[in-house]
Amino acid sequence: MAASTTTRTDFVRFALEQGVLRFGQFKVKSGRISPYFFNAGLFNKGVSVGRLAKFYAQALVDSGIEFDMLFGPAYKGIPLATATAVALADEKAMDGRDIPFAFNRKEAKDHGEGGVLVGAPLEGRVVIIDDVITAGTSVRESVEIIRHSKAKPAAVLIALDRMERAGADDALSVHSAVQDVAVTYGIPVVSIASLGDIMALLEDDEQLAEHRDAVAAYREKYGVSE
Ligand code: OMP
Repeated sequence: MAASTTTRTDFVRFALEQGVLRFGQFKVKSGRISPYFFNAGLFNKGVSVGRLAKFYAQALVDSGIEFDMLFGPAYKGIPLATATAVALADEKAMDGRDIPFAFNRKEAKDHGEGGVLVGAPLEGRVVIIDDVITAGTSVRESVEIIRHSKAKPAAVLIALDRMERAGADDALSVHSAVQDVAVTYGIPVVSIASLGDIMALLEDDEQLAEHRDAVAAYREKYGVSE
């Protein structure tokens, strides 16, 4: 599930401008050498985080998914959930709804207010917000936290779907990590953009032509279809 084509292309361009999306050779969590990397931590200024949050908010609204609140897994999900809640307040389609959000601590606190959760109480249908899903570790932890609170995971909202088959080179799964998350937890994964949108931009923009072959080859080897 993804946003409209223009929004997706705009987002890929925005990520490029901000240096968040880079081409080259990067060792990723799976051990693969990827010809591109998406480092959401580089959305690190007010204006860029504000724009990023608008993309998340728009993708969530466009998905038509019904939800009551947001959850941002520590650490990267924390500013994402916070900023997206702010951006949602400006979305016409939200009709003035004020969306609560929460996040977890990595270390449980044993004094003061205690516990691992910060923010609004976890209740109702909860959207998990993250940057990319590689192994699905942070989604799994989030689903456990949400279910433990008797709330219901409603969807996962991510910035980029790398559309990669999971597993070792000699035992590649037919599914991507994103598809696995959707099947395992029975919830949709909404992404602002995907590898398909990066490829489309590479095809379209002569200035980026030098990266086409490497990204296409990587997609051929590890990619799942849309
Ligand atoms: P999971 O929470 O296990 O799915 O891991 C997500 C991690 O993937 C991120 O925290 C990054 O370290 C990493 N990552 C990116 O952020 N961007 C990419 O383009 C690729 C990766 C990756 O290592 O696969």
